[in-house]
Amino acid sequence: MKVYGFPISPFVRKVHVVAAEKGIPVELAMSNPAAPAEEFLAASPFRKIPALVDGDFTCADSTAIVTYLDALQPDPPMVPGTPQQKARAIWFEEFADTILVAAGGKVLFNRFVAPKLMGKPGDEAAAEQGLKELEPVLAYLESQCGDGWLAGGDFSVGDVAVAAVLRSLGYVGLEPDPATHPRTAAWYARVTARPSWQHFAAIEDKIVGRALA
Ligand SMILES: N[C@@H](CCC(=O)N[C@@H](CS)C(=O)NCC(=O)O)C(=O)O
Repeated sequence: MKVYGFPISPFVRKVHVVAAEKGIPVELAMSNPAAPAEEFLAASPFRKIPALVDGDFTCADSTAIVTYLDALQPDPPMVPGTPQQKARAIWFEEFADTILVAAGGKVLFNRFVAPKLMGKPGDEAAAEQGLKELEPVLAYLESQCGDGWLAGGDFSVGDVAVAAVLRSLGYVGLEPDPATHPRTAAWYARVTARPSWQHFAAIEDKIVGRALA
């Protein structure tokens, strides 16, 4: 099974961490955005990463891919628990993929992706706007972090998705700060200690290190 994408994408990271949680071997396939592979285009008609190729089955979008992985290998479930906990797992995935990404992406793109990976200047005003938007979003997250996992039961896709965006924000110095967001930082440390996380983080560090060299 292959998942196309570049690892600084939180959506790509989400899929790979979920696969590792489930013990499903997944190959990270890179696709050059300037010259995308035919196989990638067939799997992702709108050229978004991640895209999955599993034999003759293809599919794009991290949520769709996680749903596929969860159906292939239900243990451990990524949307576990009571009806309320399942709803909260999906809520946090959605929160990460839309609200947190919308704010943080402005900082990440303009201070890291554009200048460091694309060799073009970022828009600093847009980055500042992203920082402003992040404040209430991170304050909300801090209010939701307790001693356990975000959905209130077992580890879920909500934890993976939110932590995946925060790791991307680490490229612009915005990983959770214990001084300002202690509960978020403690929860994030629990996520990043998981073997599934460490497995993909090691792959990511190598690839990003090469891209920046
Ligand atoms: N909802 C999609 C979002 C995927 C997405 O926006 N990926 C970005 C990278 S983080 C992308 O491919 N951008 C390239 C483009 O929009 O052309 C998912 O969950 O997979």
